[in-house]
Amino acid sequence: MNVVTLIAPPICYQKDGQPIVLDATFPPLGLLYLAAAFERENISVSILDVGAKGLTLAETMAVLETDRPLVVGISAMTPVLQGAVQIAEEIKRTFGDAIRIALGGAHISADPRFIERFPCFDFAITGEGELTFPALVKRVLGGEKIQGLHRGEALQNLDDIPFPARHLLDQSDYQDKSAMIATRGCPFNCYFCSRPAVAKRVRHRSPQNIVTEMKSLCDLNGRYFQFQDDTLTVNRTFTLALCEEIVSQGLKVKWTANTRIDLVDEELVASLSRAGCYTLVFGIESGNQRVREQVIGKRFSNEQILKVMGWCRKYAIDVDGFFMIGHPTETEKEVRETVDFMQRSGFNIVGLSIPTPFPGSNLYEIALQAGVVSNDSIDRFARGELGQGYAGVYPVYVPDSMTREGLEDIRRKALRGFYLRPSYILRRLSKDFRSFSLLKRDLAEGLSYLIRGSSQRSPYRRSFSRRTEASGS
Ligand code: B12
Repeated sequence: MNVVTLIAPPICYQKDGQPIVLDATFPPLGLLYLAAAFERENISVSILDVGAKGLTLAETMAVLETDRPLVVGISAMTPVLQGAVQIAEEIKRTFGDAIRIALGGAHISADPRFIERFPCFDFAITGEGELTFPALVKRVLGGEKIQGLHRGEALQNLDDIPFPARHLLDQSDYQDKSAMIATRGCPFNCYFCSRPAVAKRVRHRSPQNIVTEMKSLCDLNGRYFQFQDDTLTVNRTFTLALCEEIVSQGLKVKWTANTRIDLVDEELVASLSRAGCYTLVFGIESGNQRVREQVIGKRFSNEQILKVMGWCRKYAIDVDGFFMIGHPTETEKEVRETVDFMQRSGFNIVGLSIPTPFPGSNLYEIALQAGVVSNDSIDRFARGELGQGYAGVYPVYVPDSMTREGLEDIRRKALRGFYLRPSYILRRLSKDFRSFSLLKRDLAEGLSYLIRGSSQRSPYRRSFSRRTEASGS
């Protein structure tokens, strides 16, 4: 019996109770941090990752029947809202008010009034949860009936919080076991992103604190790490200090990180490489200057991108690029420029998506005005009224001059063109001969591109998993 059970929901449960799950190979870091915060307060806690375990709705309830927690905390980004609501409603049906249900994560932070519209949740916390959630659970333990919306107090000093409570999860469920977060917050305002709703002000852990955690995880994943920060190199001084700490501690590790083209320079790339960084993932968004500068607000040129890629090549860092097509006001000619740039610039892995309006982003407002979403779209999505699942169900933005089918067709062909180029296949196969499982996976993926024109796995995970497999871990 636990006081708290934290749940990572699936995208949704289908009519037969089977879950449609996220394409995730990472452990749910947000819940691991929350669990560590509860453990520090001596509040017993467990984590249930429904997707990782592939549990049906009945099996999910059976776990709760055994655990009999006082409070269930459900974490939800927008794509998994339906799964979150299904679990909450089923808990209410099965256990009544004996279990209090809290909601947290990216969605509620961007759409705080969601709690008013979905009374199956008793209370919700926006923003970071490590301080506020345990404080509220203590009040529940004291007999108080907590309800409504609560603002999560942002952490001031990230070194004050304990490391994620990884021991609570079955590590064999995850391929990318040693995902980490070094910073919180992102100061930028990309029009498609709703992340600032969780954390805008940038804070970082001390390099010593990060390296201590890395040392403790070295045996977990063959010394491979993935920093999941929105923008790891946002503070140059911090980034150089982190690299320096890794090198001076003699830590032989390999890691990947996300950042922006305009936040790296040659000296930084050299330091990142010395410290073990082997892949940088950049949000390029568009190959067209007007779209990138005026629509997205990223003020860097194609020349700058190619220059950064040159530095990365020089210091043996692979570059993955994430692109989108179908930005507001974008023309088909500009879309083609993006596809062309994506295909010929030497990226290692690419992602190509269609802008998706999440609440809290400027894109959501644009999509509202364009009639792509309406005031009740989120609620209808969360109730499964738009269909079951997320991909192909959740609305996407399409500029006036194009159609969704047209864009999806361009996307499919562009990805096929990228991944099925003979030079690319040869390069990948030459790497694959180090690992049978990698070879098997790449062949399956090649087939999937041929038949469906897309991968079955998100580029997010592909860019990391391929290398941990290549290392034989
Ligand atoms: C890892 C990750 C994933 C993994 C999820 C793995 C996993 N098991 O968790 C995968 C790869 C599956 C994934 C997929 C997607 N993702 Co993602 N992902 C992330 C990422 C990079 C890190 C999440 C993380 O660990 N953060 C660190 C922890 C510490 O923060 P946190 O999770 O926010 O948790 C804190 C608070 O939110 C709160 N909290 C969280 N849960 C709860 C629960 C309760 C009860 C309480 C009280 C508090 C609370 O407390 C935590 C500690 O402070 C974030 C960006 C980011 N930096 O957060 C995007 C992010 C969550 N993803 C996002 C998106 C959009 C997607 C995709 C739709 C992308 C796409 N176009 O395909 C897909 C969905 C996929 C699909 N096919 O259906 C958006 C969500 C926006 C939104 N409005 O929901 C984010 C914010 C990125 C962004 N900048 O826009 N993602």
